[in-house]
Amino acid sequence: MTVQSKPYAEAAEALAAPDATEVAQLDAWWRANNYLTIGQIYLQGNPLLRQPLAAEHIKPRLLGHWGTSPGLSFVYAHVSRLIKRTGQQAIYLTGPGHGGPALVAAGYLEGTYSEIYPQVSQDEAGVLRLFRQFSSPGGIPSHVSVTTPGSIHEGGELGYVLVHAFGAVMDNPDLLAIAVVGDGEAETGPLEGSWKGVSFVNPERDGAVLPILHLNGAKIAGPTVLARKDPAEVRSLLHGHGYDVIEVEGDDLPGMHHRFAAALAGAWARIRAIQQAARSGEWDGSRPRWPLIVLRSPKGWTGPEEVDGIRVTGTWRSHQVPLSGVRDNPEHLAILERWLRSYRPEELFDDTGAPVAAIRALAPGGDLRMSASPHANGGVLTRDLDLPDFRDYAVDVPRPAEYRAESTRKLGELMRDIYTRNPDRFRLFCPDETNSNRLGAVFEVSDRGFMEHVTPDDLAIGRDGRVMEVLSEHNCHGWLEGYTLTGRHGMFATYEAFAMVSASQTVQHGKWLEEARHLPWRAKVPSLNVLLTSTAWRNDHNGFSHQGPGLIQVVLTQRGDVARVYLPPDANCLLSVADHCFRSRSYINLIVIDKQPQLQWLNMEEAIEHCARGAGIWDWAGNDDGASDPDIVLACAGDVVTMETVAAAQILKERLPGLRVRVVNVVDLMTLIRPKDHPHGMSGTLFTELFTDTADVVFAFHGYPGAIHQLVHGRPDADRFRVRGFIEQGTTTTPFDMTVRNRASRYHLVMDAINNAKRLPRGATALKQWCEQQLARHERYVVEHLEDMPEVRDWSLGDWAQRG
Ligand SMILES: Cc1ncc(C[n+]2csc(CCOP(=O)(O)OP(=O)(O)O)c2C)c(N)n1
Repeated sequence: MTVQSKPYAEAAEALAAPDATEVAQLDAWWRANNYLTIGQIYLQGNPLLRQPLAAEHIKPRLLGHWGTSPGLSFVYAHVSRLIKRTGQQAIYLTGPGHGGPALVAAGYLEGTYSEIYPQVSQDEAGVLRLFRQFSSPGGIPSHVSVTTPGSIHEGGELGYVLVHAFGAVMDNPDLLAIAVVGDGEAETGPLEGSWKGVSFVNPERDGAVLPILHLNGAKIAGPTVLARKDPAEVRSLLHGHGYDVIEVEGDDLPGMHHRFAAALAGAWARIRAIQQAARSGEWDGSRPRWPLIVLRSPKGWTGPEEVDGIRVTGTWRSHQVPLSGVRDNPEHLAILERWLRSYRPEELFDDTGAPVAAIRALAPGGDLRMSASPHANGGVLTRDLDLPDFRDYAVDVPRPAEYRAESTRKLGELMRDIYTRNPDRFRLFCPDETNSNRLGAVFEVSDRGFMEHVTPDDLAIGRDGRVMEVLSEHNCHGWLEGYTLTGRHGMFATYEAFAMVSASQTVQHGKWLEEARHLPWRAKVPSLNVLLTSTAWRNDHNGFSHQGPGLIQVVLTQRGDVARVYLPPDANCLLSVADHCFRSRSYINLIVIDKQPQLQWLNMEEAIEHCARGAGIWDWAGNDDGASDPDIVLACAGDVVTMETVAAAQILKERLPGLRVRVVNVVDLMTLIRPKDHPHGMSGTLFTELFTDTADVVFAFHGYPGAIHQLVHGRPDADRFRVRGFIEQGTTTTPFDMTVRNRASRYHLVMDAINNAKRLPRGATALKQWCEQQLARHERYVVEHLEDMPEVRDWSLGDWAQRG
């Protein structure tokens, strides 16, 4: 595209050439930040060095990361100047989140830290508190964590800085996300895949990401690939991803200030020019070449050059705490003191200990401070979705198990209309499976967003699209995280098995939400909604790779209660659950349901009631007639296993009518947990009402059986739960064979019921034999006919399907 850069040229020109006063101011701010960074790592007394440094001023445990920090604060200072001069809204994401002290120091120098945490005041006592709390018990973590104002990115698990940045700017036209990428981080798979974000950002309606690849040369214990590559290769790699590469290199001062100011001004001018062209109709629609800065500065810049005769600055040795044993080693103590005094703290803090006016003056005002940006506390910007009435999408279910539907299609229709009603704050993220997952109705109103070349063969693809399809679970997940953390709503829909690709992101996001709950100043953000479809049980055509219900287990194991797991058994339940999830805040909602045609059980009214309770007795499926003491409880959670359970109950009713069977279906898995352990946990009374205190329970579960044992732990006589679930049996086979291989078929459930019922009417042994015969018949039948037995394939409740 041709870029008209005129309107910004003037501002950029001034930005590019800071005068001596500005450079002095930038440098003072940077020195102050470096001083506060080192103070956080080392000091527990004498915070402003108003006395000679002594061993007792040094913390007993030295924890933190120095190496990345000066680079991070150098960039921060320059971006602050840019903001102050241009009014640009920006947030700052640090890939190497272990540079936490630099970002905490930045928030402190901008005043935000003291506004949020008044005890960390703008005086000597406040500086001391700032130092003592860092990486200390009862204090704050060492990373750019939830407690750090201005952060939406913890950066503890490396690799996600760009995905968060790109998610943050989608439908956020005025926002610039500065994303510092560590060169070690750049070796991770997720980061390598995330450069492609640029192929999805539309300058007309999205903001911009400015990646700053920080080639400080080393990671924890060795060199980085990109830092040791021929610079020409790095340039062509990034150019190949679609970026306009701007390079800054060195450690000379003030030279680096001048060169970086010019680079940043050039990058910003280009971004604004691209946006202005796109927004004023002067755009041919081609993908812009967005700027990217490569910053080559030494790791541990401005730190001690050598310690004990060994080089530190510019090497991996500066990664964490370059001087160890400071309390016991007078030479190290002296180096530390010289190092701290090299920043001339007496010029940086006034008599009271507050940052001097010249330093405070670098900070932009109010919300423009990156540490105070409302975009980084997205809950304050969140507007609820305008949701259509989900009842309008109901499947007509006059009787249970009569009608088959692809349940997720209904969700697609609901999302189609959510798109229409919320053109600026809802997106579906999916790794190339929107149609496959039967969510294709969204394409009636939105294309897939794509900024690369589109050909006539492409369907529903274009630059204005807002369905985000990229074949990277990491990108999809991370974009949605960035999108929700900045206050917008969405869903990540994925094949169940491949949700494990991004499981670690789910875990990390869960930790973030969990910690955020304890910070009153962090407003709640829209939930991370994850649809797990194309599930383990119905990947019969895809071989033994497409089955993996592990994400359920992963989130169950997490501390806290931000995770919810819903297993709607049919379309109406799915609609009710989805509506609930789209309204919720600050949760991780897993919704698990398959996309294949499946029997429908409940009409909309029943579905709403069932989902509101989270679990309930399906009287019509059992025959205990409301008795308090059924002989056996057949419980189920998950669509396929629900069908097997209802079918098993029907077999028992027909062939062993003297046995009193109760069927319980669970939609909200967390209801099984004790209420003291999870807010959704059902009361002890309700639990007894559903499962009794004594009857054995045969529980057919969608996921790994261990999950149910984990959930009912502590409930009355939890040992009576016999759980059938996915036990890692899969291949290319028929749908019913999947249940047989995993020993969760209706015939297995019937035999389990007989084996565990406290009271057995006559005929039980014969029924077990019949089940064995059916299983044997199944084995022969599928091999011979290549499909399931007709009585299974076409099974329905028939005359048994009477409600109430
Ligand atoms: C996914 C992941 N793997 C490993 C680590 C452990 N780790 C912490 S810092 C670091 C090196 C980071 O190097 P780089 O990204 O270049 O950051 P910088 O040099 O700026 O500190 C590693 C490997 C991690 N945090 N995340």
